[in-house]
Amino acid sequence: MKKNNLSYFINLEKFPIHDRKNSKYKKIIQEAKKALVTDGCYVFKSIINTEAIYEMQKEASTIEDQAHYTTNKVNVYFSKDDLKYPKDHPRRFFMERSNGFVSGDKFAKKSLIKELYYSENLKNFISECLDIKIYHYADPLASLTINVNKPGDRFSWHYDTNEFTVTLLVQDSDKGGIFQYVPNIRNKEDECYDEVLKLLKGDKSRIKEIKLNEGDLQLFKGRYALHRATRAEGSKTRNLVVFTYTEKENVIGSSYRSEELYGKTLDVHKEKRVRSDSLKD
Ligand SMILES: O=C(O)CCC(=O)C(=O)O
Ligand SMILES: [Fe+2]
Repeated sequence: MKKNNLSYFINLEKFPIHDRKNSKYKKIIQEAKKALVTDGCYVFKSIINTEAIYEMQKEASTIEDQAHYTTNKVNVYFSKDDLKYPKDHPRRFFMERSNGFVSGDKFAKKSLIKELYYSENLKNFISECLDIKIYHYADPLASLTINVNKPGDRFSWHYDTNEFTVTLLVQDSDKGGIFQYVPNIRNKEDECYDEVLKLLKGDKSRIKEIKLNEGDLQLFKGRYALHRATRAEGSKTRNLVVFTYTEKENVIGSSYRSEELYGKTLDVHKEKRVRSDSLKD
């Protein structure tokens, strides 16, 4: 089978993402839409074919050591400490984060992972699930990344800059690496600091959990949901590919965040940025 064919990547029998008239397609869209409204999250279980996952796993392994690793303390906004706020405020609440990010510029020209990300069929399918027009993230570093969690790594509570995130687990850790999230803890108008503080102080009542499997594609509203992955354990590295889309065209992330996550910035980060809302990163 040709590798540039959608059927190489996707189990089209179960997920006919290219065929809008198909009744299965309509059913999947309906289910995903409902879950996204109520829960902010939906998982297309085993949507990726075994062979494709295996090849993408190999690809991820070959570039995984080019990840920018950081172990430091970050708040959920990935912003600097700000003495303007009282001590007991979410903006001043710093947590351990250790992981690596392979940035978008590290993928080979002929990358399979890149090919799947830039598939118009996939983008249109996701767009329909979300009920909005979406664009590939214009940020060359943050658009397509691999979140690398070596055993012992953990990714603390955070928001994403983009409204929606699509993740694909290409290699799971032996244990741990469980995705946890609190849907809609903030919204476009309100940071909901009180609710955020409650969570940071240990209140687990709003936390939901998902154990992803290799080949699952997850769609979630990362801009409004605080989320994290529990510590990866065992001997295998957890490699999670992150496909990023935005509601506006030409959105670029902040240079502070770029420096923090990918260890560098490009000229585009210094230019006047298009932003999608007025929330604090
Ligand atoms: O590791 C996960 O499952 C979540 C990753 C994530 O939130 C991110 O890369 O922004
Ligand atoms: Fe995230």
